[in-house]
Amino acid sequence: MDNENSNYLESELKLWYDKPADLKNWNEALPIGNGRLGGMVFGSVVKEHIQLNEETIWYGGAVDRNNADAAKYLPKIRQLLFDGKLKEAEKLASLALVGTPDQQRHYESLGDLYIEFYGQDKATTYYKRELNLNTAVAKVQYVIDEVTYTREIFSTAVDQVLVVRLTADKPNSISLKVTINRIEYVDNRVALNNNGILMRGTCGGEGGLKYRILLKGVAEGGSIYNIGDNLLVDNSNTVTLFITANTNFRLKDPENACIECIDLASEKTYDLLLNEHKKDYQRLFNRVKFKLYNKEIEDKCGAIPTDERLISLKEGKVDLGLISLYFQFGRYLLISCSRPGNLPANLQGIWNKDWLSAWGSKYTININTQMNYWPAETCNLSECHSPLFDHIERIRENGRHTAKVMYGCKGFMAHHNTDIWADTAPQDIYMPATIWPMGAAWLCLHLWEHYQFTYDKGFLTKAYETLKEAAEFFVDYLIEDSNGKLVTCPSVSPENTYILPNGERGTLCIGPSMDSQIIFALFTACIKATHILNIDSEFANTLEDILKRIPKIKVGKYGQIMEWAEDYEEAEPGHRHISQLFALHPSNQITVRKTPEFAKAARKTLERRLANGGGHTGWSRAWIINFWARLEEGDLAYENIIALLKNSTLPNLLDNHPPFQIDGNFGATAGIAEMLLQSHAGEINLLPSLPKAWSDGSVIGLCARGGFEVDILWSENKLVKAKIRSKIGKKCRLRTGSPVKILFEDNEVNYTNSDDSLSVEFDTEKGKEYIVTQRSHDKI
Ligand code: FUC
Repeated sequence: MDNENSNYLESELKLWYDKPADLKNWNEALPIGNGRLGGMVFGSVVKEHIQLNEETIWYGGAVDRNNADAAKYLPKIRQLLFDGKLKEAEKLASLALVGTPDQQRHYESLGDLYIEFYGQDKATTYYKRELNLNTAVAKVQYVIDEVTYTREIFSTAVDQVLVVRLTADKPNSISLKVTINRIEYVDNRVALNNNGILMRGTCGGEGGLKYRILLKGVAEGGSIYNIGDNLLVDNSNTVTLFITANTNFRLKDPENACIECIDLASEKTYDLLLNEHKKDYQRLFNRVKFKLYNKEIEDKCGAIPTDERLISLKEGKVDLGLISLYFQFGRYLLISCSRPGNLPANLQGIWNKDWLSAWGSKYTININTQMNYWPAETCNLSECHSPLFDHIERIRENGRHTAKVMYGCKGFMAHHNTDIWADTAPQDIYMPATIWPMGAAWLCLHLWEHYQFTYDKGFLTKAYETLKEAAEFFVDYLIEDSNGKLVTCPSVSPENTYILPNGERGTLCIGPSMDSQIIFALFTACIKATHILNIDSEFANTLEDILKRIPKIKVGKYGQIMEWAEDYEEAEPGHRHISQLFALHPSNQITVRKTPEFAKAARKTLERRLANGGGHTGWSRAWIINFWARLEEGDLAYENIIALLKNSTLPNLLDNHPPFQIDGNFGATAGIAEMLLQSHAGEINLLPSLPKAWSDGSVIGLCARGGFEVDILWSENKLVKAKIRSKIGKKCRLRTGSPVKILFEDNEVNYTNSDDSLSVEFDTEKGKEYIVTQRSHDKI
């Protein structure tokens, strides 16, 4: 809203600490990034450590891992499953339907930058370390012997460099040594021009990418020079370090690219670099503001370090400011790890300290990568979605080959995982996950989602080809089950295990619910696209016919949404995956008003999962927040946000699977947006899931399907005023919950009421803003 309440206090958008990160605990360091080049800032006084990442630092080259025997054994595996011979089917599948080899490529750390400060091995009288989400700058400030030392560190997308600015308020106070380390695959590290360091190597493995890391120092006052491959500075007033890295993933000559970009950046004044960085970042970040009003916020955010706020929340204290900070941190992270032209955010965004990290820090596409992008459209960062779209195109090429070689099918497909090379062959030999044909189909729904928010027909024209090719795979792949339904086989319900009445356990199955739900969503999107683009009616008819034979959502013996085609017992009723509720979120096949019986069953499903220990990983908890939001259960959604912060959040506010995995951050950010605004059910719903505890607040700039941008102000848990900006000029259908008045340039807008008077529909003009108030708030 345009009142003073929506302006942030400086301290509200800061993560801050009164001590350095423990050098042994990466989870205390603060992430910076420009979409490609990332750093984790520790902030130690005597020896600064910035752990570095570059998004294309992955082990190994592209390989064809498609199992040449898959198509030969596929009919037999299917038959074994139909005959109920689970173990035999799984045994054969683990030979014929897995990748050769079974592992995709993994993401590596780029290396470590160390800055050792001479003469600072003394007690500090003041220390503060912070990450400012408003500027995307990390800062470390401390006082030794009455000299104030300041470090400002940021990774700019404008100049493609990471900048470290070191200043002191007394002249000639900065003396230091800079080194760059990498544990493996260093071919050479040399001094450069008496003011820099260049490191060369490959990322390892046959066909491994070549990398280059370049650092240049600029000192004002004092002297700068190299000894060996170290960079030294004596008695300077100010030092600026420029660091960049590249590989030959996209560039022919990564070394030259590093040199050119550091040359250009170091010609700019520091103020210019910083201002351009802020402007570029704020163009995205400032689109959304979110505040929960509470007197305490003002006191807490400036006075209590972030890690202590997290501890006091664990002790049961209310901290609404931490909720809005966590929300904006999610948006900050997406801007910092997913910019147009980049690779998509992997399991750790771009931030990874390990050589062999958990799940290789790859792309798990049976939920995790998709979750990374849930906030992209609703939280007004549509551009940040595009790296995923580019990757889908690369998956399409490989996936076409996998579809043909492994399954003898047209179209394209991917299993549950992919990597830098957009590998589509199965990953691992892990029966609960590996043989799942739905990865590409689910990813493609993001293309449709982008269209629904933007109505960009040019985008849809291109995306349709991809959606169609994803659908074509299933036209060939689906088979008839014993009831005449068309189903996937073999597949799994990610990554759960079922128990047969005779006690036998299985994972491979015929037609798990999630698969049918994804196919329904994919085919429906394709059919709608053919209507919008006025093309391909024949293909649309084919899909319509198949859709009639896809299994429908079913309710099982516990009143739950069934996870498998049969109402099996689950081996883990509290399992972290809740795939059968895909229809509730992210899809819209289950909604509170259109399918109340299924909504009730979805609720039962969640209650059952939670009663059995569900939500124990960060991302699982984040999904649960979205589910409750869609069920319009604000208090339960909030309860799960608190559980996420209490049990699955690290001191630097990154999500803890454990270990760190970024999907929980993005999933929860999306969930918070979903609590405030929904648009999946054909209407905009303002404050659908507002918890009692969020009685007063405002949000600016959330996005709704249909090309709308929405601001909402509420008080005492009731809507006071909303502004709806129409970016495209579509008709607006609005669920209001109570009678409202809609104004356009001070005149009341004519609208039609729904039968229950709880929703309205009105025409909008492109570029215009509409104001919604309660009838009872006429005077506002
Ligand atoms: C899926 C999940 C795990 C983890 C991994 C990266 O396999 O089941 O919990 O998130 O992806």
